[in-house]
Amino acid sequence: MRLSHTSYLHNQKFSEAYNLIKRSRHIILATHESPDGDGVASMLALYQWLESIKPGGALLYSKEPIPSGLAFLPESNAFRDSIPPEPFDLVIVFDYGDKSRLGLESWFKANSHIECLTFDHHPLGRHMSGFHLIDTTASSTAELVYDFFAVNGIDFSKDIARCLLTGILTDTGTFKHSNVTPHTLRVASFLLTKGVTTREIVRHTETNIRPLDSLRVWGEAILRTQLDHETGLAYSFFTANDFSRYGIKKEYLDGFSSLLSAIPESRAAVLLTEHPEEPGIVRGSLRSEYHKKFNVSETAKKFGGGGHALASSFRVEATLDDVIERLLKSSKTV
Ligand SMILES: [Mn+2]
Repeated sequence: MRLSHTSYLHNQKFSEAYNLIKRSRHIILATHESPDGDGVASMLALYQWLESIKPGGALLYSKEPIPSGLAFLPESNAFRDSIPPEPFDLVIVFDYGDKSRLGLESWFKANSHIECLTFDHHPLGRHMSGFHLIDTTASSTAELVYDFFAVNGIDFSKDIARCLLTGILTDTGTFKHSNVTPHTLRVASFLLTKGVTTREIVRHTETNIRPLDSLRVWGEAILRTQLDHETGLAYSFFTANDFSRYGIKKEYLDGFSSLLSAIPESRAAVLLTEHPEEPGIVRGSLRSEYHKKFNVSETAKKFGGGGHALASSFRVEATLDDVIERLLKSSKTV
């Protein structure tokens, strides 16, 4: 089967990116903080191709550990949590939407001469300067990485196909979200011809497969959930003390705000957390559903965050009470 491609980006953009990569010798790959399935899998797909054309030339960077549910991906143990002082000539950044989410401000300041290539499907406006492969119509960054391979006629392995399908499945909620297009399904269909299956991926990535400790934490989060009838906002929270009290690991909380956003009475949902290692900071994870017509990225922006219309996040210096009060006030006008 031939690789198909219908991205609205010009083919020339993809071949220019290809040439940029080809002429670079030492390359860093990075994604946003709290790395997710799409960012990690997109990085791993490109990394494996780079290893095949210039072995040892690329470095996978993530300051934070990648989620344990992604450990099945090939080369997932190749991630490094620091950037060595080598003479890199290209940094490729994936799926981040906003440069502040890369957590690399000081590194970029010290290495401003290094070229930067972005692969992303988040809205434009807050990306790194440099070369952009940004397609906001793509379901996932992984879909865009597939387009990059397709346009440049790069054949790829079953392992790479496994990574790309993982990115697509995790960012589309296993083809349930509104970002699925005919092209998404064509790409997925091609990836299946490489011998990967959705079952083998979903077994690791589906968020309803959770350790018992994680379910107990969800139980507590559900008990605390408030639904503001005026705004339709459902919210729950964990304080820094709760993290030690309930033995909360960050990954336990993945998917919780999606659960709340599915409540029929809610228009949007947010999980607020104070992390013990970040005193004075509140993080918010926002979700809504297509038919509820609530753009959570507008809400996230008011707290210095961002993301997609149905999935966004923020990180703000404030108290939990203040954030809740501001959330309820600002949601009235959405
Ligand atoms: Mn993504």
